[in-house]
Amino acid sequence: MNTKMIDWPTFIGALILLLGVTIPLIVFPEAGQSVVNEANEFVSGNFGALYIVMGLVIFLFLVFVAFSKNGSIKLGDEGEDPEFNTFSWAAMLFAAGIGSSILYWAVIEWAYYYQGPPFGLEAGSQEAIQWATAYGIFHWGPIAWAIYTLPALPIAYFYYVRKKPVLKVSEAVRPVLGNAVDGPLGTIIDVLFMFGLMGGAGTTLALGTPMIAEGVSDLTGIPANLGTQSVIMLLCTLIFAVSAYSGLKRGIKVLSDINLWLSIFILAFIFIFGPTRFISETTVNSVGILADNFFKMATWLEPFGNLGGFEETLFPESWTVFYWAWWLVYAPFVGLFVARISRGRTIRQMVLGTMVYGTLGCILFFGIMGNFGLYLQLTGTYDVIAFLNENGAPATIIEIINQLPLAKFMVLVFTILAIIFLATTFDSSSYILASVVQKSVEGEPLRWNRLFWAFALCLMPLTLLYLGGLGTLQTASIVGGFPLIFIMFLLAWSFMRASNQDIRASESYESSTIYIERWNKKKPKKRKRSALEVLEDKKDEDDE
Ligand code: NM2
Repeated sequence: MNTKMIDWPTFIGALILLLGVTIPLIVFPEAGQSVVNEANEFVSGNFGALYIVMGLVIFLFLVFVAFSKNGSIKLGDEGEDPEFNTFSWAAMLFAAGIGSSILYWAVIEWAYYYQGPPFGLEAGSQEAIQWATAYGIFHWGPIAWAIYTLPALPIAYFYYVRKKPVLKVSEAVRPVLGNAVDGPLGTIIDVLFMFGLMGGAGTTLALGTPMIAEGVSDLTGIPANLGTQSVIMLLCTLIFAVSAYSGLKRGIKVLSDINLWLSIFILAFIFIFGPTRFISETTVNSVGILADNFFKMATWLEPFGNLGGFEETLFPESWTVFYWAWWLVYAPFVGLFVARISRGRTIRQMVLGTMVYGTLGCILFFGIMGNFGLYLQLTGTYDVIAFLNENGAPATIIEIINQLPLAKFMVLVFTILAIIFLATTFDSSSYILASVVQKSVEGEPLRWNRLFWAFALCLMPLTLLYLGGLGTLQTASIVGGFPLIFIMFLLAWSFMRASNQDIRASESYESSTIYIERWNKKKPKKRKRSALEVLEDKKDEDDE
């Protein structure tokens, strides 16, 4: 086992932080829970505006970068082709950044907005329903994908343009923080990011496992209890551990391709055999609502709360701020991963690719799956809302899929897809966690290291599943991700600083070449002289 490559302070630091949060939750579940909940209310209540501004600023910044000079920089050598074709690239991007949560929320998110609409609208009203179809794609739309893309900029830049073989967040802020990143500050940055990711992944598991368990239970009759859930968690871990162990090209890429084909199949099936016209019209309509109200939604914070007789909804805190925080804890990981797979693309292709393909993918899921559920509700075929309020989301999601033709077969496909979606997020997470705790990564991180993080990712959620603290871990991680807001700012600054420096250097190099060319043209009869001679002559002239 090769241990010399490991960056031990980061490795141990991340483990200590994880155990330091989890063990107290295991020993003092109630006290732990109330501390975490208070911290959550404090952060999302008081810093909601900060999250909202962060989202909007990152979005505007990336649009600016994509169309600036810096956007034309190629990640890799002149003339080099992209390492992965665009289909596999988009598949891996989507499969890594999006987990089983999309199957969960795409099917059911509208039902929450239907009952608890934004802007003080009346629950179940026509307006509430219109917004319900648009808010899901807003929370999974361009701002969200911009949050994902930002860290990829400096990381990819240093990896492929300046050719530093380190895949670390701390390395990407070196232009701003200087050599301080070699010390404890760098370790803290990496550990914070790892902690956020482990918690964000905990949230994904917390949502995904009960839904998969309901699917299995629907198909086999086995009750969806804790035992079933833990077997499912272990099974998923096994799948993603094998995939992470097999590496990027044989494991992660293969699983991502399957993931994409299966998604296309299930979406096409619902679209064709479901209410095709309703789905098309409602989706187009909701994209329009989103485009029309983009800035309104991106800044809505319900500032009056209960003042002046308004009724407070807490919608921004519980949805938009929560979502931005959740995308944020995943962002450095997705950034590292997107950077790793983007060799041979330009910055512009990478930025626009993530934002456009990512958003389009989410629109398809929400438009097709969500509007299918809404259709059942509006036509009275099936009362989703009543079932949801009685039985909870996981069971409702499986019931909605059960309303399709070939119901059992579709539940089977849906459940398998959920497992693969979960696995493709977790295999790339383990791969990245392993890269971050290594001093350098030439090719791929060490195998035992990838395997270690695959199991570490699942061990804590598994323990907490039994103790009922999964929700607390999820909240803790999202609160713990708060410092990442400032790290995001450093990442943007580092990228601009480094790429502007390099652009300036190459421009002054170019202008000196142009000078020499002109000089040679002026005296055509003379033998072509080297740049050095030209400069020496010029120096002599100046001396005289
Ligand atoms: N995000 C995309 O389970 C998942 O889908 C992981 C969740 C941040 C809301 C990512």
